[in-house]
Amino acid sequence: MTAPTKNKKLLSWVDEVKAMCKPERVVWCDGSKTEYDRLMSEMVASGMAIKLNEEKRPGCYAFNSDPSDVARVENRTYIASLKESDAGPTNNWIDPVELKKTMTGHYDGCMRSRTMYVIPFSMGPISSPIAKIGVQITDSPYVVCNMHLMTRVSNKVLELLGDAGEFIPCLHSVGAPLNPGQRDSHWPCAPIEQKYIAHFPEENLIWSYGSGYGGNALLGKKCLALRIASSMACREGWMAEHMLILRFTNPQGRKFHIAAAFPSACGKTNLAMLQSNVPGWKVETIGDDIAWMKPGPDGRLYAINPEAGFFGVAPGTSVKTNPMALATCSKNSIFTNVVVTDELDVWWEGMDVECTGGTDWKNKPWKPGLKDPNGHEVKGAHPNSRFTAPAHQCPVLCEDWESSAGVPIDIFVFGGRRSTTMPLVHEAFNFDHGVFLGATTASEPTAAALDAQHLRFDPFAMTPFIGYHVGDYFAHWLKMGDKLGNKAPRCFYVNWFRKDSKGKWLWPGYGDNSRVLKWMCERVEGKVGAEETPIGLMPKDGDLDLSGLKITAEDWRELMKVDKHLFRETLNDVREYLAKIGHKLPHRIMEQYEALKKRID
Ligand code: OXD
Ligand code: MN
Repeated sequence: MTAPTKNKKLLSWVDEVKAMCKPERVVWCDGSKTEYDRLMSEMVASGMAIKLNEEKRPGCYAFNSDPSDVARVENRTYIASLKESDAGPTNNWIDPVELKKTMTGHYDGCMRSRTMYVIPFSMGPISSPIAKIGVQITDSPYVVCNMHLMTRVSNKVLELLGDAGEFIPCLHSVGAPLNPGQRDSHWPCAPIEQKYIAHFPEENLIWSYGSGYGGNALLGKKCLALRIASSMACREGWMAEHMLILRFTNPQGRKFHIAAAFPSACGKTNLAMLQSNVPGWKVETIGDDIAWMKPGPDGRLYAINPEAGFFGVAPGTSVKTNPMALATCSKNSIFTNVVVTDELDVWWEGMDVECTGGTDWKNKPWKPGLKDPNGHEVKGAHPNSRFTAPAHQCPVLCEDWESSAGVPIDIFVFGGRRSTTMPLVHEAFNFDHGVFLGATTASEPTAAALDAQHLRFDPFAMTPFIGYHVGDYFAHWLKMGDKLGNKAPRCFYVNWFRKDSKGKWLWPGYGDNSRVLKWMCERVEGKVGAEETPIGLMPKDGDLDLSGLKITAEDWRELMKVDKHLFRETLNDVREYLAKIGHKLPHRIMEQYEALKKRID
């Protein structure tokens, strides 16, 4: 196949990888439906994919991965910066020269008897000034099809690249060469100790080996759009964040844009597709996972969603929790590690529909209530099973989701899962205080829900995704605030998960979270007041719209209560956490800490 580009860097990189990985053939991908359909038919024929019932799930396919390859592998994920001190305490560092030597050994001949696909893609609307071009090389047709849905794969990307344009090279192999005549496995991958998800931030280069799953293999997502992009953004003066983006429109038609960061299992996709309970206020989705943001000509911060699809966690997605996500994956989607029912539809725990049986994610016969020999219930879907669905199928997708200039962000929201201590909502006094709130975001591991000593800090929900030193990352946030000045987004902290002393949720969540977003928007408009408290600005009685909600005055008080004793305990954990960051921790973060401590004492 002749290469559809004259880009010298790209051609020589493809030649170099071909010589190293020794595939049987090279295919340049064009992102067309014909290409997608052809690859899917080949995977159905080989037994890797299951074509789902065309009447129930038109255009959909299911895959089961290997049980050793079901999630991102953080302990095999590396930031190979030239200096160890540039990776910082939140990353695994390896010397890049040493890592390249080890990985080159693995890559040597790793695509034997396989096809090497070259995928030109854009993160963000093609030719948007905020977008970036990547090229992924992979030997996995499953990855090609997922990249079709999650990014913009197109020959237009090569046109834009021209003869000398820059791109981010993303090399991927499942790490399972085939001997002549050897039958392929249904999910080829390498053993865990041979998996590497490597980032070379000074070269804007990604090398991934040994896994075919999710963020390990769809390199546009966590590897490019977060780890490499965050380090580029710090150098270039923009932001790459693990944030959903939504538009909230009030009854008068004023549009507010909100970007929100939450650690995993805090309902990010649900919030992105929220159905508002406040009459006349409407939520529209722009993105559910990643925001790239740059100051615009008017000095405000503009955001795009660099992705083109959703890679959502399936279990727990139901008509009650997220009807819009269900509608989005009702057709033309890929399901990985869910139950395939006897009718060739999909099912997962928490879907809230009946299932008579089928095959589980390990491809074994399965029925609800099935027990293992020890009497433990066997889950049909893996807890990290996923749907990959095109964003344009989302019924509440915002018409401006592909705006090349992006949307102006009014509000940043941070938050974690806390059963105590943190009230439903508070607003930062100023941007520095907001950065402190983002930097000290923490969640309780669900198994130890009431143990305040075991907080897991996840600054800006970015811990596994900051491609450089976390102290420099905080400094970059502060610098962006300085640059944006009074045009910087307002910062809020929420906790949807507070419980009373009997363990009952105090806040209904889901659609009612729109009430909290409304208060934020009205704060931005200057329409509602707030009370100054030691931890920040909080709604005064009557400021937050509770009309029609059955919540007792006592529960409301409890939900908004700031218990100084508990807060001091959290502050001790905060101090311990910040100390681990070392000398790169900005003074301004410590100043915020000291000021808060004083206010609480
Ligand atoms: C994701 C994650 O898959 O944050 O989006 O882990
Ligand atoms: Mn994510």
